Amino acid sequence: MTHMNRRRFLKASGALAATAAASQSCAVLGSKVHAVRRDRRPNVVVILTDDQRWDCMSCAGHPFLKTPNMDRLAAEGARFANAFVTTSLCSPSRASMLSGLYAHTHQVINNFTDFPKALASYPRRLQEAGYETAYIGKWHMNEKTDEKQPGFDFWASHKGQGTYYDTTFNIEGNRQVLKGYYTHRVTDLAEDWLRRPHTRPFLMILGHKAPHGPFQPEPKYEHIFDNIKIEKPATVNDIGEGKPSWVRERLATWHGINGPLYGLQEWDKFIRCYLGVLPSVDDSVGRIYETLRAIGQLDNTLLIYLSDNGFMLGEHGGIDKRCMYEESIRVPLVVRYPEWITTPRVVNEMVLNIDLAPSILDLCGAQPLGRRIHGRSWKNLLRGDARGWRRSWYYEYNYEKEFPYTPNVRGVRTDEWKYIHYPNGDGQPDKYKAELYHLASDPLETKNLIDAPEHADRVRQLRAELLALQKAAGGLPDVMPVNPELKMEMPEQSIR
Ligand SMILES: [Ca+2]
Repeated sequence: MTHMNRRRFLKASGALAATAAASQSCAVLGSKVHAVRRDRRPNVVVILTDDQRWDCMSCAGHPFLKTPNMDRLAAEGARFANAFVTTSLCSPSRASMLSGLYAHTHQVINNFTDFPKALASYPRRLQEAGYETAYIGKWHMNEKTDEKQPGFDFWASHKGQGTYYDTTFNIEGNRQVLKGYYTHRVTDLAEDWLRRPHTRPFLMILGHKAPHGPFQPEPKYEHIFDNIKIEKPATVNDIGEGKPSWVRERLATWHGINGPLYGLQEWDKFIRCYLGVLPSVDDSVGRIYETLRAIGQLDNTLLIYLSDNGFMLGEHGGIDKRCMYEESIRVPLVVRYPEWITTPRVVNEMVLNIDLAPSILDLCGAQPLGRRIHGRSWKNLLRGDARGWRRSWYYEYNYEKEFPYTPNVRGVRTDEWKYIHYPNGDGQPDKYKAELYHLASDPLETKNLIDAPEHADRVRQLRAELLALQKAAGGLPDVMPVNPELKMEMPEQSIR
């Protein structure tokens, strides 16, 4: 900040009488840093990965993937051990995070729909409250646009999925190829933006491409798992009569273990590549952490790390998300904010993607999104207060014709039980077998109890709970594609 600018700033902020110390800190920090900031509302930095399953962090128990920077956030903050998405698909989940709403309400029900221009979101609320806001990296709502979205002062994103190398970004209206590895390039942009002078609290969302397929580790990490024996999961062959038939039917598709495995063909390679893009993300987390420290804002920043959905790595024969099995719906969620999280902890209550927006606004003391949103603030869970927290929630996924290997899904999950069914969308009896799992004794979901007479009451209860939850969320009548016919052909090249 130049001398004149500093004078103008101090005058504008009514701080000409500011202490000599403050003035001195400006002089000392000089052009390297940073305007004097008296607004003590927290900054917000959200790091969002794409398709990272919940257990792909060493702090969540991964047997050989090392994520020291993610682990540090968890050790210094809170890790949610039971974080879920209400729709396990990129765009619907991203829209739910921004708006606090289920997909049936925000209407981004597939990967090809814009986030509605008029819809309230936490970035808009923070912008209205005087925050400087930035979106950097993968946005991925509507494959065909890279236009700046409402709620952001700074915009650096791209169309669709982007690529691991040389993605064309729209940076504040200038389209340019950022040569090099995606994860590093978006981190460069994020660092640059954080190091700008900030006179107000800021929000920055950093959207990574990784570990979305087709995975491409950078050379540094390409061979780090070569000496590790890659096992298939214990449930890879759990595709028998206990499961609905679509689970078997899709084995040879783009989303099954017997398909082309994103063109990698070999199972070991597939797993090594998926995991091999994550150390770069972990490095990025470390760089963001160090940058916040360097600008003196680390402890005054609500730093959140999460993923937009989970991912099956061979469980029940699948290599996708969309369905309601645990590996698909669970996501990592870590929060660091020492000014509120005074005791680091693991939170075990079930939290959802729709809780992100109300939680951020709550922690920032900003105007909430209103009583009609579906998510709830987990602020008090960060201090161990779980009074009145949810004991059940429901899941919705609508069949996508572009990826026609998963039917419509509706289900309900409690701490102990899960009920899933596959409606046709026309009110006729379901074509696929429904599922009931006692998660407390069968966490891998291998014993479908749906036909067990002793559980008939349980099924009735859970069906009623599903309807009650849908009703409470304005999800009835429940509209979805009618009679989805699953297809087994490969998807179009352009959207793979
Ligand atoms: Ca995703």
